[in-house]
Amino acid sequence: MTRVRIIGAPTDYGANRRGVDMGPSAIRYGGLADELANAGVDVVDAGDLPVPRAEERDPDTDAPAEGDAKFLHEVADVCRRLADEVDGTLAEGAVPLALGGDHSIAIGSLVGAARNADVGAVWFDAHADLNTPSTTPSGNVHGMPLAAALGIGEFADTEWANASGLDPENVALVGLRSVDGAEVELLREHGFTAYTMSDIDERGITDVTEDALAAASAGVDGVHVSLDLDWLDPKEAPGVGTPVRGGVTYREAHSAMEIVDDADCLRSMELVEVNPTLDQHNETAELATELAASAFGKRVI
Ligand code: B3U
Ligand code: MN
Ligand code: MN
Repeated sequence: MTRVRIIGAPTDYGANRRGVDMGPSAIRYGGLADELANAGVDVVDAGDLPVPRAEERDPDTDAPAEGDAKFLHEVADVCRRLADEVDGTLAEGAVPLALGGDHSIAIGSLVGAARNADVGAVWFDAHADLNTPSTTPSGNVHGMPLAAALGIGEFADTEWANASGLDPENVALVGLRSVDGAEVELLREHGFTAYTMSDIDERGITDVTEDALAAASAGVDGVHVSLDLDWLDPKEAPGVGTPVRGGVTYREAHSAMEIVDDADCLRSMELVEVNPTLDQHNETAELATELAASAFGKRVI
């Protein structure tokens, strides 16, 4: 029986809008433990990492090393602790499921997942999350976690530079539709596997997701699946801070998560960017729980 350990990381340091720190509560309230239990999974909830409120902290963007990355020290502190939790969960033989919080927590998930193994990643997201402190248009670290975990640009001088051992060849991005200029160059230069919404339109979600998982899992021990809820169309998932029209549908999202389960290479997962203050009747949080259940094996019959 698959064992899943839920780890809440209630941050909003990396987001452009407040409120995403309530994501873990909303996702739990949305029925995560029951959904996973119905999927036949043995679930343990490890609670939330303690995260100081942003108001108590200084965004600290003046220091030259930080460039325009707001709250980078705070993000680093949470990610160190999350990495330990993720690694400890894997050592116990369970699959870590991190709940954001904003997408900056992915740095911790990836570093933890890679501490004792070679990993790949599939990034289900409208955005590429490959900005750095000098290319970011917003200063928000949720637009940078992949660059940080890969040690790209200024991140080459940080503790993360070699921590994940992640190779861009084992990183597949799925559903792109809002990518900044510098990110486009990185996607072209570094050998990432990148699928835009046009690819999904042309080839279908099944083929694209199968190819993404094949690229991410080639030659490594397992795959980290990062699910940013803004991957879905805002009609399906209104409770996110940076909605982008033209995302995947409810059915495509479930289909992709079922393919994740079929591929049998899932090492760790996270659900990020659920913002209950922007949601309608907690539907985005509930959707996140359903999608996790599909990824962990829930089927109708
Ligand atoms: N690429 C933009 C916007 C963005 C990235 N991730 C989210 N929004 N959620 C940025 O600010 O880096
Ligand atoms: Mn993201
Ligand atoms: Mn996104």
